[in-house]
Amino acid sequence: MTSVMTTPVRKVSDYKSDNKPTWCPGCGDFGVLSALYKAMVALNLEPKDVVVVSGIGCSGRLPEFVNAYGLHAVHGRALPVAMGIKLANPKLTVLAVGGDGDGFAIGGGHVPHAVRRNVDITYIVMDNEVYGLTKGQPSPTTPAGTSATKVSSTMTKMAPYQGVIESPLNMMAMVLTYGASFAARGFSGQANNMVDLMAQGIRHKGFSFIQAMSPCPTFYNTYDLWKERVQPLPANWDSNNRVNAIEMALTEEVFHQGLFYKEDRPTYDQLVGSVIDKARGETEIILDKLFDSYA
Ligand SMILES: Cc1ncc(C[n+]2csc(CCOP(=O)(O)OP(=O)(O)O)c2C)c(N)n1
Ligand code: SF4
Repeated sequence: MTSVMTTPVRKVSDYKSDNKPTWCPGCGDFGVLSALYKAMVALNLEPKDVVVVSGIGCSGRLPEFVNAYGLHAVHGRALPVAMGIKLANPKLTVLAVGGDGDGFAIGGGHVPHAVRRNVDITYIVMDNEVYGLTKGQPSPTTPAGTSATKVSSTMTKMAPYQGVIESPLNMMAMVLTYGASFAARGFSGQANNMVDLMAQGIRHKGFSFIQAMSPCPTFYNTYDLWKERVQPLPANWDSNNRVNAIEMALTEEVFHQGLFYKEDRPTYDQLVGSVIDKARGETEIILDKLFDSYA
């Protein structure tokens, strides 16, 4: 008798680990985690085939809450670790996660290279425009002028008198300019909209960047401000035009949600695989010749 194996359909609970999230009540990272669970359900991912890597920060705790392999790595180093895992075992689904500080301050030097190599990993940045874990210092995405009137007393110490005097960076415009093959933005206040973006990003063959706007109500509560600024991309949006995507990313008074840009091009892991195959072929020829010389 032949047994017919059907693909098991998983539930959100199958992707929850035994560790309960330790974030503050109302933290935007809950929405990001919930969207990730649902994206994993939609893709029916096998937990043993998934690795979630993070740097350090409140957002960096996320792998602890996912039933998959996980690694809470070093501050700013989620991307090189995730790329290494993917190259060592290309069959794995590899995600890197972290905050705006982790990814674009201490870890900022890794971003252009991960993007240009197009290694097949998904990078989810929980952007709360502040350093949450270390209690509210300005981050590379904190808007200029942000001061303690809106945020924590830590911000007063870090940015006295007139608030933050540095201009913020625009991570979406940066990754698009570096050549990202997939770039999307979501908002954890509307987490269900992020589910499909995450599923598409994970399915995409290449480096997928997802900016998840994820407020930190404890040190910089942007929920009300961002609810007003978030809008979907236009209904007829063409996600194959990089120049238009960059222009849209530069429209900073609105946070557009959706898939900014996507293109299919060879991934680093595919290309390096073919280099390895060729090197193996040559090694075999060299070894054959060597053995022949002793025949
Ligand atoms: C090498 C090193 N430098 C500094 C720190 C302190 N540190 C830990 S998390 C963090 C910033 C976290 O901010 P972000 O990445 O935005 O994450 P969030 O906590 O807001 O999620 C800093 C500066 C550290 N852990 N290691
Ligand atoms: S400090 Fe901010 S980012 Fe960290 S868990 Fe609390 S609300 Fe979230």
